Amino acid sequence: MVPRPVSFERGEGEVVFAGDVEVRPYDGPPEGYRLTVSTDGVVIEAADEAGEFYARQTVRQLSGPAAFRAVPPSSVTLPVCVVEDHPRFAWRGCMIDVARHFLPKHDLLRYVDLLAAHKLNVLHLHLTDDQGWRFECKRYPRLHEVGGWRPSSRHGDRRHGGMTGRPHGGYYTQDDLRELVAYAARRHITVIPEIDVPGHSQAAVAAYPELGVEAGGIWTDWGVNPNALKADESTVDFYRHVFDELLDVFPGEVIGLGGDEAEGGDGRFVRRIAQHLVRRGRRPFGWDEVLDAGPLPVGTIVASWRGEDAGLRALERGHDVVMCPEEHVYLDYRQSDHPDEPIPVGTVTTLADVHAYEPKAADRVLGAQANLWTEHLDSARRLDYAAFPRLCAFAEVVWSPSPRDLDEFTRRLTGHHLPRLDALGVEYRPLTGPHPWQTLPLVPGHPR
Ligand code: TNX
Repeated sequence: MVPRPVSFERGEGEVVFAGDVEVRPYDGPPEGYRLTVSTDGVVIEAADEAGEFYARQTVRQLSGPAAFRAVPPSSVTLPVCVVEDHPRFAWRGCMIDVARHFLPKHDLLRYVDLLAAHKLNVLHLHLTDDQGWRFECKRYPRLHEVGGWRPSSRHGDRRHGGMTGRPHGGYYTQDDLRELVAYAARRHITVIPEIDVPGHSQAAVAAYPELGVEAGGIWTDWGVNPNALKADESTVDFYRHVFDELLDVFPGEVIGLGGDEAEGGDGRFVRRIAQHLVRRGRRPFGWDEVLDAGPLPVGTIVASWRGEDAGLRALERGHDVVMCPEEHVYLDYRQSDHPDEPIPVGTVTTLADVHAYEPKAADRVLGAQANLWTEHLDSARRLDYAAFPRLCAFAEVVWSPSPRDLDEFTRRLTGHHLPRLDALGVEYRPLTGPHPWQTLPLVPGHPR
């Protein structure tokens, strides 16, 4: 199974299961459950609603790949067994960058289902960047009307200079996002929105030039843009209004403010927005560069992406930390050093590399998340290729106890889990390399 439960004891024989489950309370850890399949039937003891949900996911895993089809069989056979289970970390996340390439709403809903099937519980949505603004803003509509569209994009890595010449864009209405939040909540997934400030903000500057240190159009390049937001009072006020609308749509406690790669960015800007979120009763969540912004409000959560060292610094300062070190969990990075990898960027990050990741265990490490940056992932098909099966290994890292055995994982993956992904219609990367139609020989990457 992916992820592997804390304990799985197999009994003699199999039983027919047609959906009848008895649910009882469970005196175990949060999100935990005990699942008993016997000739008397199927019993789920669950610590909470999430525990019951995960027990049902496990029942689905035990039911065979057909249980993952849009119309599952009405009855299946289950092995007689007892499963005891609970997650290793409370924050089991995946970030999707919907700014560089817009992901249509139906694809995003599908990703919620895929995360839930892997017992992941946080979807971090990177909603804004230099190349696109995806959040409908009622007060400042040019943000999505102008900032949601770009005339062209880099074709592959920026160092090769080519452009697609094809306009790109899109945004989610506030109603779309409310629907997403509700859909995810039913699957015990919290959607954490991020509006990135004060760097990565060229889409907003294109819409409202007065926000920028320099005016300029929406960015059609990839990389780190030197033009950050102007750190004056009117810009802070503008963003307070934008974040207030965001808080209205996203009821969760944690709200992302970005803070990464802001060349010439002013730490005061990040602090002011963070303070505003705290005054509104929320917890700011920023990339690890926010540690250079000066003293942050208590309760700020830091995403450690430049290795885990930044996270350790954050812990020393009393912050909670989410680990997402680029050398282990950047799923936009190439999956092998084979020349057939489509648009190879970053360092080689194999399935085994992700599986071998051991997040630093400490009190204030809430968990970890895998990050899907989408400069080079312009569709759900490309996202599937980058995400799977590495996200299966990641799910195991954040759910299952260590130590983990790669061979045993690979056997479960090929024997059971890839057939489930096939049933779900996930276009994952085969373990032996891309299908011919998954290659992109004419789009240049830039391997590191
Ligand atoms: C760094 S990770 C970024 C992103 C890029 C990513 C590409 C982080 C906080 N910033 O803007 O998309 O690298 O891998």
